Amino acid sequence: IQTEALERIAETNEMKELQAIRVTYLGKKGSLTGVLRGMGKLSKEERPVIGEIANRVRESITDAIDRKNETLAQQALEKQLEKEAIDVTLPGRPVQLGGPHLLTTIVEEIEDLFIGMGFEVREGPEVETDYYNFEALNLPKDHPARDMQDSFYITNELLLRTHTSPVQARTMREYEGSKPVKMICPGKVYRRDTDDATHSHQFTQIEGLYVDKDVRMSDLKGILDVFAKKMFGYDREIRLRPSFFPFTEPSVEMDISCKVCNGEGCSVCKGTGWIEILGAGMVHPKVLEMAGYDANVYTGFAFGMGPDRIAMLKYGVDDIRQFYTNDRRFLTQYHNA
Ligand code: FA5
Repeated sequence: IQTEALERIAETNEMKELQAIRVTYLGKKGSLTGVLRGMGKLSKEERPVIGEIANRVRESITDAIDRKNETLAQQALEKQLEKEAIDVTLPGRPVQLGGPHLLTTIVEEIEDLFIGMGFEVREGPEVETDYYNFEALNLPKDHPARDMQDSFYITNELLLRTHTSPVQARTMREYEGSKPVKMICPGKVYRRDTDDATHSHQFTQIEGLYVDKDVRMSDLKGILDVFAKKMFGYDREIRLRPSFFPFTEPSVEMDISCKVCNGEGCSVCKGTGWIEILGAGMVHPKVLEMAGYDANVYTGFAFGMGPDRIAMLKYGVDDIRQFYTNDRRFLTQYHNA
């Protein structure tokens, strides 16, 4: 029995089989158990001799099974560790870093430029009241100029702001008609424009407002000239054309002498050679009065520019929709702009 059992134990490589071997020899109906049970039938002299042998055999089989059990368990563990091994020397997967959107970069650049000229940066709500978006800017309810900006109304009195100009009125109100104001306000605006290469139904504007006791049109021109030159280069010219906005008088639109630069260098724009980038003017006395300023004491200028178009011009982007369709191939080109 012993020889047979030890041989089988030595040969097996399976836990299950080892278990079966234990049952075959040592179980209730096992062959060695059978021998021990049969002891009663033996003579007095034989009993201790056979008993001793049987016990030794049981011990040696139990021992062998335990040792084999340990070996198999160890082997199984090693196998599992090998399977689950992590190669810490493998290079990691590269972490893809994001970067600022080109419009964010442009807005921050414009902000820095105006902060350097003493302007503070303010914000206003995108969901605006009809009063601040239109009425406080000298656009009464029946004013035909409201047609200029087809709007997304939410209720009769609430709409998505069509420009950043309501922040002018809000800021002047806050300053209570007594302190000078020198601020810019960047933000998103919304119009029911049909999307095309140069129009988007949601775009960015930056408003500028300077109100004080002797602010003149020449101050406006000077500041815009500095802005254009710092933004696009010292070889650029600006020109102001007469225009109309209900909240400024006189009103102008500003063009900049146009050059488009791309990887192959710069070229002068086709057509007139000028491109419009903003609207501006002297704050209308009625707007000053509505906000609580004495128009006989205070004067001011205001402007509103479109950073989307400025970014297009500066970086040679030919379609404004590129800014809003989130194509990473487009966006990542400007991460270090
Ligand atoms: C205004 O919105 C005036 N509030 C600007 C202003 C402020 C004038 C203060 C006087 C004093 P306008 O509608 O022209 O003006 O828009 C200003 C700029 O926004 C434009 O020059 C253009 O750069 C940009 N813009 C207008 N519509 C769109 C559009 N659909 N998509 C992208 N940019 C646009």
